[in-house]
Amino acid sequence: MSVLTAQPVNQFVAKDYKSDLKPIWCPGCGDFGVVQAIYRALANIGRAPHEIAFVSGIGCSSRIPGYTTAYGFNSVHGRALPIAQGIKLANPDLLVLCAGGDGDGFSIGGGHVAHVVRRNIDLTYIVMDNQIYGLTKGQLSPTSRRGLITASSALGSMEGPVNPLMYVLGYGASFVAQGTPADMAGLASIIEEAIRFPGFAFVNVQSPCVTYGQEDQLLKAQKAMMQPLASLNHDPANRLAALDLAQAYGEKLYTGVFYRNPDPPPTFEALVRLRQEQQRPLAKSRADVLNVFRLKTP
Ligand SMILES: Cc1ncc(C[n+]2csc(CCOP(=O)(O)OP(=O)(O)O)c2C)c(N)n1
Ligand code: SF4
Ligand SMILES: [Mg+2]
Repeated sequence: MSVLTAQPVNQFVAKDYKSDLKPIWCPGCGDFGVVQAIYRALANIGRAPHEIAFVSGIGCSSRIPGYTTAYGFNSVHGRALPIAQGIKLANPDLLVLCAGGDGDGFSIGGGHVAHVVRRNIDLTYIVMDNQIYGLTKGQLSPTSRRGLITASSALGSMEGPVNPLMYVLGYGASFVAQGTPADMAGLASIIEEAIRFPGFAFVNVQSPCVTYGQEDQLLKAQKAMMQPLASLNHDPANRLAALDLAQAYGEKLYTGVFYRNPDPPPTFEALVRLRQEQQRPLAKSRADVLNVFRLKTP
């Protein structure tokens, strides 16, 4: 390759994003695979750790920013998204990642999802969906299936699950995908694509809880169930087809990109910057003041 066509060399490798903190997840927890996939995706993107802000809520999965070398904020249960939005607005040059659990994102924090989606703030939201409250020892979560027996539902859940994919698609998200640590390489490339997407990107990760989760959610079972969307010839630009496939959440394990808007709306932070440029002081001089109030010069 000639000097003129040479591409800049990416100076980062996966281990540059790995912090010295040793994860305290249970051995075999799916979240180990998720953080590995994030390291790989970030290495492929090549932004320096100090250019990345990683925000989470509270839960086992929400420990994830601490295991990276990015700026991390393990915040308040259910409040990761508003904090991540504030960071992105304050410094749009940062690469902002947001992560947490199904409880964090779709129970206590569920009200925030609609607003980050409709604003289209350029951040990537990774939900480790284990269909249980892991940290608090195995209570029902909003994505738990009907009939599930847990620490808080001795006779089985009487509620149907929230479908995270339909939830964000329904509010108009421009990038919606699903992955599993059972396919680490696939998950890393989904996360990379989500980060590169210019706008809000949602990745639902079927990350098994080996301590309180269900047998059929463990990595071995997932490997047998997985169906990459690419193998179905799904066109990710087709939103209606994406909605149709997303309905199978809980029954089928589709992986890959459900929807990628080929013509995404402008990001909120770009619009804010534009508005700031359009604004000017109402009056710069005494003559301006008189003009504004339609007064005649004395
Ligand atoms: C305001 C508030 N309410 C409740 C809790 C207790 N709490 C901590 S984590 C959690 C749920 C965790 O489940 P999830 O978000 O799915 O994460 P996981 O542990 O499964 O990764 C709850 C209810 C809290 N910390 N703060
Ligand atoms: S309780 Fe479940 S989610 Fe939490 S660390 Fe253990 S296996 Fe993972
Ligand atoms: Mg959970």
